[in-house]
Amino acid sequence: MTYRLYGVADFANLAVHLTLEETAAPYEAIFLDSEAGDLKAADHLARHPLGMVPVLETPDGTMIETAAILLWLADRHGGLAPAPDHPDRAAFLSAFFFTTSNIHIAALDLLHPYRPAGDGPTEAVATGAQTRLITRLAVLEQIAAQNPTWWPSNQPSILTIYLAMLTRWTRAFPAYRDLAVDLSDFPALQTRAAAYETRPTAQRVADLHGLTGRFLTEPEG
Ligand SMILES: N[C@@H](CCC(=O)N[C@@H](CS)C(=O)NCC(=O)O)C(=O)O
Repeated sequence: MTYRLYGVADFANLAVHLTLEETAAPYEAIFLDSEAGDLKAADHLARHPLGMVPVLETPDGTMIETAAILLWLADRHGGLAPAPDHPDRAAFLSAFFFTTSNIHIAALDLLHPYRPAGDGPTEAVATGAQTRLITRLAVLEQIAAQNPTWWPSNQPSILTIYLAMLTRWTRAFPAYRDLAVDLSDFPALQTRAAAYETRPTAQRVADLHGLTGRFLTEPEG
C-alpha cells in the first residue's frame, strides 16, 4: 500500500513528509486547504477527530500525532532512529519525547499565546513560552554537543527533522517578533538542521511546501 499523508503546506505534516521522503516507501502527499475549511469538513473529521494534520493512512490503519507517526515510520523503515532493541534506544526516546512534550508544546504557546491565555495577557504567555523554549533547547543542545552515536550530526534522524521543524516555527512565526527563538544560539542543534536541510530529499519536500533554500535554519517569517 502507498502511504497517504494528509496535510497543509508548512503545517506539522512537514516533518512527516520529510521523513517519508527519507524512506524508500511509496507515498502520496495530499494537501488540504485550511482556509477553505477542508480540515473541519466531514471527510477530514473522519480521519482526525479534531480536524487537524498530520494524518497518515498506513496498512495498519490511520495514524495521527506527529511524534507517533515519525517513530512508527522510523521503526518500520529503519535508519532514522535507533531500533527498538538497540541499547541507544533509551537515550533516543528520552530526547524524542522531551521534544514532543516540552519543545512542541512551548512552541505552540509562542506562536499562539491567545489559546492558553484566554482573556489574559497574551504577551506574558508568549514571554513565558520563550523562556521555557530557551531552557529546554539548552538541554537538547548539551546532549547534541556530546555527539551521541544515536544523534548523528550529518545523517537524517527523526529527532533532527522534528526539532528543526519546530525551531523553524519559533524563528519564523512567533506571535511577537522580538520573542523569536533562533537555532543559531544552539550550535550543535544548528549543525544538525543545517546538514539536513540541504539534502536533495529535504529540498524536494520543501519545494512542495513552497519553501526554499535554508528553510529550516534561516526561515523567512
Ligand atoms: N499534537 C498534534 C498537533 C497537530 C497540530 O497542532 N496541527 C495543526 C497544524 S501545525 C493543525 O492541524 N491545525 C489546524 C486546526 O487546529 O484547525 C501533532 O503533533 O500532530
